[in-house]
Amino acid sequence: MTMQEMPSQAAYPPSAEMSARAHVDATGYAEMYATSINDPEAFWGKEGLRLEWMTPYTKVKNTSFEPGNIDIRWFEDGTLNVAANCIDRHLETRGDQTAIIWEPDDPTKEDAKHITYRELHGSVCKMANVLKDLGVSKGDRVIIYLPMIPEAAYAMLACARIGAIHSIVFAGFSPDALGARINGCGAKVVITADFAPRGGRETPLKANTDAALAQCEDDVKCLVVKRTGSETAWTERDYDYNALSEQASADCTAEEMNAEDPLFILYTSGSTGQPKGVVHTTGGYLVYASMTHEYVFDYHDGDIFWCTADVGWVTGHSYIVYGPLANGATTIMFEGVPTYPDAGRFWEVCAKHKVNQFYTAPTAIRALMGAGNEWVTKHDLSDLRILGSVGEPINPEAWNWYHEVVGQGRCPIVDTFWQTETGGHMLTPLPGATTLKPGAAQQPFFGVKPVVLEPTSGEVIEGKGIEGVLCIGDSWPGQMRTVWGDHERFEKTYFSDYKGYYFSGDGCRVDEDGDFWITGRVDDVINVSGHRMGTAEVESALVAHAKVAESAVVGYPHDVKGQGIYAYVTLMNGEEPSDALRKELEVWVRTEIGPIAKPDLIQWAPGLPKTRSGKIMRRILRKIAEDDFGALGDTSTLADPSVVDDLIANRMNRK
Ligand code: 6R9
Repeated sequence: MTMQEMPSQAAYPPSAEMSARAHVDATGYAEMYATSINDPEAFWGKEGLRLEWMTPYTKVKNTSFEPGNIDIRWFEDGTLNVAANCIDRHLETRGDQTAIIWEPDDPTKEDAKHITYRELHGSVCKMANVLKDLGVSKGDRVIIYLPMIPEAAYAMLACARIGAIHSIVFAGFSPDALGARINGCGAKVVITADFAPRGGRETPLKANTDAALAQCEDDVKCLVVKRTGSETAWTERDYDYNALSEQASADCTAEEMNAEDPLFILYTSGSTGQPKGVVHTTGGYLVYASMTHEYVFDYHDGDIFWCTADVGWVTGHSYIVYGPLANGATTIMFEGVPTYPDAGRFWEVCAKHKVNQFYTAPTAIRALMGAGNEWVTKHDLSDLRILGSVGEPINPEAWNWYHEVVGQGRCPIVDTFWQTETGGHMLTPLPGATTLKPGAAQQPFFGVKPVVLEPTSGEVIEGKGIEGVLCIGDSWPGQMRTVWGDHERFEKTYFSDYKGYYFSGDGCRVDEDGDFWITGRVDDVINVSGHRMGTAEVESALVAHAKVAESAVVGYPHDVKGQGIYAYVTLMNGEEPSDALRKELEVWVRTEIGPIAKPDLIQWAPGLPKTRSGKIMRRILRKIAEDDFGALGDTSTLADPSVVDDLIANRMNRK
């Protein structure tokens, strides 16, 4: 039985105590949701006031999902600055409050750092001035390729302060992937560090950046933050952040930005082609990040909030930096991994900093579940109030463990469904309002209008007990505005399969109570440990190897990662399969894209199942990878049905 077929009998209503203290209870949610859908102008007009505007907006929503005219604007005549909203406006009331608690990779070697809002202000202004001195101004792009250190947040906020557009590249990405992104957005500066410690190992970020910059224009500058102090090569384009920031002024005026000026670009995988640069803008994004952070995590003043993501992913943008800081929260930035130095690391940090809201991914929960309960129970987790999950569907077994062992049956779990493209949560329970069902993303957030369509006809399916593809019927403030440099691709990817709707790429089911269950991607995107990977990207990396003629990549169920990467590889004529070559291809993909793209299984395929018109029949490849070839369906349209027998006989995943 797959997770989606599980009967949904278990249900956990909010406790009376939780409903009483939460921002909304069930009635409150229903009322607010209705207003948000019936009168978005009034609803968001009011919510926009959670920010401080330099020029107040008079227009709230001006959005179109019309084919040929996809145009999304929120608060379009207002001006503001994101850094001023995340820092300056808190100085008077909470200047000495901790804004960021930084927790290092190795707690036996270094202590946590507590950075107050006032200190954050100084560091961000210094970084902003350093960037200005390097010639960065409003509208310029800056690539951030850093470990999870406070400087990553300084860099984001420094860009926001001067109106530069940041694009973070996860420190696990390879030089090639980094180079493509530097060129893709035409960055003026790359901010990196000497090394990135993680899980006791060190990634040579500076050396990677040098390799990436070899593919870029000569005038791209490199600002280097000292993290470990180990030696690195130094070139003419390098600037020493530590030395420069020491001399820089701790004052820097926040640039007045239009609500629709871009705040950041974040590259994400799609079903076709190279990763696309998702563009988020200033006003709507921050309103949405702030509001979702407050309501979904039932955040109250004084709470200690921990999102374990990396700032290289959208979750880190919205729920480590922008949402929490906009709300004046204390947010934790964690450099390490869940299992280093031991499997108790998450819970030790929760206990040490008295964490109230804890937000992580199902893959981490599954990995820790296997390590044994004593790693959790030996720590005092009595301050935990809310638990969150993000990145992929959470299986009921992991949900139950999270609920019982980590949350001691006391903490609601918010299973938040959203995407890089959506800026913030889309479907999610609310702690004081929702009767939780393990594995369900449940209800739309305020202003979100989910619509379920029949995948082939595109017709709307109404009611309960239905299944189809998940679309959104109208714009919300956190929505991406365009694909960087390619508005046509934006329209084609999200608005052309189903006209008049934003298409998420996910399937969903609505149960008899009207709760939403995400059933996974319906396109060629796989979700490995909560990270998106386009099968096309892995395929093009594989065929770039001299010995590979052709390849097809699919996802298959993986106990810890959710989905694993399964690659079928056809070698060039005369090349012989071997374990050594398999290893070589694994290393190859790691270097081309990064460790997260490394195939878990590689099957040598003398041929791939193709239709007579030459289309690879992925449905068949998926079934074989799932070890479920009893139900291959119709293979009569294949040009050569016999290849299927060979693939089945030599399949790599046997349950
Ligand atoms: C935030 C983030 C987006 C894709 C999305 C979906 C999957 C995310 C989920 C979930 C089921 C959840 N996804 N959260 N599926 N339940 N709670 O993860 O963004 O990296 O862009 O991935 O992740 O398939 O389409 P991103």
